[in-house]
Amino acid sequence: MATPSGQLPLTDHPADDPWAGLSREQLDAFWMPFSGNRQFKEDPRLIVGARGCYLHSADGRQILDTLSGLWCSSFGHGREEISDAVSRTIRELDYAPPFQCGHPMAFALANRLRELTPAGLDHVFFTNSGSEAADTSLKMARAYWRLKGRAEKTRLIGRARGYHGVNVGGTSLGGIGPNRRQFGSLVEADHLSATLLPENRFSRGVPEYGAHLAEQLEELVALHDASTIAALIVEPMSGSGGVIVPPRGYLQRLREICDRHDILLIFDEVLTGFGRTGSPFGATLFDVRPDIMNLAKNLTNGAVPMGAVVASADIYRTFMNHGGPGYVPEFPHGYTYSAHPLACAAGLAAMDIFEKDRMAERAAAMAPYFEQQLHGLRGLRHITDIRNLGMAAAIQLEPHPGEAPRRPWEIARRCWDRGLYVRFAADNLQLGPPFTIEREEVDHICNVLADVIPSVD
Ligand code: PXG
Repeated sequence: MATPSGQLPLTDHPADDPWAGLSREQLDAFWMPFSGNRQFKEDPRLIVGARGCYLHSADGRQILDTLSGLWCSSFGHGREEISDAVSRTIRELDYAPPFQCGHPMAFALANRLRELTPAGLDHVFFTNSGSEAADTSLKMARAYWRLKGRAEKTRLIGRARGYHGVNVGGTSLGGIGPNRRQFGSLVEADHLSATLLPENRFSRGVPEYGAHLAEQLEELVALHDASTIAALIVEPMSGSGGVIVPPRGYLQRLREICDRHDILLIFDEVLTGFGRTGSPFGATLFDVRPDIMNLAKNLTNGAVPMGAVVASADIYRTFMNHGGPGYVPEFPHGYTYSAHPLACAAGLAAMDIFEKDRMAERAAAMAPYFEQQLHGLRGLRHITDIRNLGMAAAIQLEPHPGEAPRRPWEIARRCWDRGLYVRFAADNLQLGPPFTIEREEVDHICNVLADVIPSVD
């Protein structure tokens, strides 16, 4: 029963109550995101705590978190530096209006991100999520060309199997079929092909073959004319689409073609940002500088929602030189919670951890072992491909005839029962453990997967 304040008496539930004291009716009130609500509410998987690499389930178990939450708590759960900073801040400054006002932590975090991101990416626009970062970056790109006197440059290009969140722009530019189908056409968009090629099956790290796929951008230029194209948005490495690592040279070629035709290149680094590939950013690993870089997730280690769009000096200057009176917003865009004090406090503490604990180096140091152990699963029933980069990997599964997502789902469910949280997508399993994971825990993940994967129909 809910109390008069609306609070559920969760603290009273015994540690081994899988329903955490919730009734069926109470479960029904929450329409869960990206979830099979009907199945979940029959068999809930409730999490009541998180520390290090583990989630604590309501039925009293420690569940090894193989996805850093949703790729966002990569420095380990429950970091006290972050919770202390957030609790200090909420007592001092619960909120500050971000329009025509500011608070010092927002500027401090922007400067921190300017230092951490590749040279030339210098101006930080804060959002509250990766989805908002995607739509912000697309609007920024279109406004940029309009301010440059090239208002006809409006067309946006994404990539098949790309994921840029769920807002209108990101949904349209994304390329995961089931995420788009229900909604019809939202924003007009073209898509390059995904770089998932049969020639690259069981590649370790960056695959050698496939850079030619970048030439598809030239084909779109030939079709539409560069004078109509504003921007290309891609993840340096596709995450939700199934950890698709770009072939050697592919991103460089995209950069060259964008330069040749005045097309802005947006890197969605929401998932790759802050160490996932073993380098601070995809841009640093592949040595390709985008015009705009989107960030979220690890920016606060997942503790408080926050996203950011980091723009080049040229883009920022173009807005600042727009010629109107100085008090008029140059970019009529922003959120009530842009640069929220709690998010900034969490972000500053997370960036301290990222630097002091050398998180990107830590990911890079564990990556070869993670790769070796995962590729040890090759040959098991159902597995058609294993791909990895840094501390990210996907296991591709032969689809169940007539019910493609069934195998990944069933494997993930059985893993949960065995104390492993594993992310499943339509035809693959995805792994992105915290960078603080130890070798024995990597072994444990692989042992459980080796048991469970062949055990499903
Ligand atoms: N861009 C990228 C590259 C992402 O990975 C978003 C944008 C959207 O961020 P928000 O904060 O609006 O969710 C993401 C999010 C998965 C998974 O299992 C990945 C994400 C979200 C949920 C699940 O791969 N990435």
